[in-house]
Amino acid sequence: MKEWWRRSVVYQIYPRSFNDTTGNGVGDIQGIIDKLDYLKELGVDVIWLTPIYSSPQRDNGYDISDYYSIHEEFGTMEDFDRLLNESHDRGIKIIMDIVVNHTSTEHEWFQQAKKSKDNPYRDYYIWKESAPEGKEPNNWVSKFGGSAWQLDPATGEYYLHLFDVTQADLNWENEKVRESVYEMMNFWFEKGVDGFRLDVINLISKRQDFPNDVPPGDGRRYYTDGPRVHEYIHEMNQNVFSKYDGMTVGEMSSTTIDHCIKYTNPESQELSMTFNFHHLKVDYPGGEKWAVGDFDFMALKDILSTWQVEMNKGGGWNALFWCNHDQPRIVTRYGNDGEYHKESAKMLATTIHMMQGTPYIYQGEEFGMTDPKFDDISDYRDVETLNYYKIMKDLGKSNEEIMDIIKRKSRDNSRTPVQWNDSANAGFTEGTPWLPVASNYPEINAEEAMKNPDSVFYHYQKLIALRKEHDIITHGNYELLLRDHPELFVYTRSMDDEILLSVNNFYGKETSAKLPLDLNLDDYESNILISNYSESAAYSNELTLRPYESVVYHLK
Ligand code: TEU
Repeated sequence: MKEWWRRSVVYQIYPRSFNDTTGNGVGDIQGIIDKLDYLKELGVDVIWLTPIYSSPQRDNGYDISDYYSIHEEFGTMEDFDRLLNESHDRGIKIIMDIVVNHTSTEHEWFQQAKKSKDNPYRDYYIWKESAPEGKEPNNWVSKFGGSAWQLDPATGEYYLHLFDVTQADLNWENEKVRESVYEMMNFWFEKGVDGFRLDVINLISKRQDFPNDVPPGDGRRYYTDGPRVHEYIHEMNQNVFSKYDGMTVGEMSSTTIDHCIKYTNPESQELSMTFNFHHLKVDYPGGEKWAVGDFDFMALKDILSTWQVEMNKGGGWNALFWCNHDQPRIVTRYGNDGEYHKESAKMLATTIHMMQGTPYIYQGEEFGMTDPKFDDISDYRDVETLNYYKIMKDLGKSNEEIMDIIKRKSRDNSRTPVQWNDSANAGFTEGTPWLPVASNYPEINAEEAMKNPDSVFYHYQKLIALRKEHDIITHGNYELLLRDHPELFVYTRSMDDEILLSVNNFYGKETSAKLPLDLNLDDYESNILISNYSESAAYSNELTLRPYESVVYHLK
């Protein structure tokens, strides 16, 4: 297959926390331009920019008030145009994050809509009368806590908000909404961007009878991968994506493999690839995000493997990732951010980068940034975290109990400023950072990593380079081995006579295994493509792995 994005590696930038050049404590577009050479050195092909449009920043830009202008803290449209040119000059593409499930309530459409029931923009959003008992129209719950409905006192109706109360859901049943969205997307493509990351795009079609859910259901079954979602995304494709050689990645909340195959199989003409989150819920005890528990390694292997195999079978395409701006740092979460920091960060990187799909690296992941482990609620900024804190306080939970969970689960874990060097504020800003810097920046920072040939940074650099050299990494068939091994994640990729064997120890102790591969070693030449210890054992049918050791063998 020829699409460029199947062979690419994407780097996610959360501009607010990336690099501040004005001293206001908030990262900016110039800050990104200044680091393009660093990204070139890393070797990534594409930058995904989280939303930089005008926004009251209640949800750090996922609450857009104007799709056609740049949020002033980040810079101007001229800055953006420069970023686009400078990136393209270095052979790096840029995809924009676009949020079209909802807009900020400060968006002009909503400002109009709330004026009166007969305003021409009223129908851009989802309005309902109260239920007979004077209650919310139904029992759907906002992803950020509380009811998903907010009463507008002036008109006496409720509007739907699946996220924050300032993020009103757009009414996709309204053709004018769809046309406005496609027009806006075309504007950005015409400007020269290379594609989109589409925020919670599988939530845009709601069941139109808006049924009450049966508790503990929160309503998601009535709007997740909803009745007309494929029709809308196909229409979007025909009106926008099909006209350009871009890439699109849909963020799919609580989705299924069957839907993701449909979204990404080229025959459906919808999207290039999808993110799903099932592999990042194996540390949710009883399915609950706001609870602390060990991660379930067997479930992790199972989920990732099922998605590898089934998406391939169905002609779909996965986005591969451990980290983003909503998730705690992976090295703290499924790795070890103490004694085996470097080994486990590299092992996790290898595990995901050797799979089939397009890998994503989230800023700072490439040199092993960790969770900051802030104990005090005053160190947190995220709307979801602050809502949760308040809800738990109101329920009478102790501060200690709440902070214990927040420390492990808050989205701010990944949002602390990028640790560039060991100077004040990790070199992120000359002012006061909008969110504190993690205290381990003197040891863990980009400059330090670049000085050390054995660093996590160079491991990522190598993984990216390997993908360019070996087609098997993009196309090879995936197979899980040793499904029941309690410590090792072992899989092969195969293509014609070639085999890649990826062996990864997820624990801090030595472990060994006999491989179920029936290979006559006399027929094969074996190389180690990449490993995370200086001397890893040559391939044999029985392997012993040191703590967090990870080795990829190339057999052909
Ligand atoms: O996130 C969607 C989403 O459902 C999450 O990953 C969300 O953070 C999680 O459910 C909270 O527990 C996207 C964006 O990535 C996120 O930053 C936005 O806040 C959200 O949409 C709303 O636009």
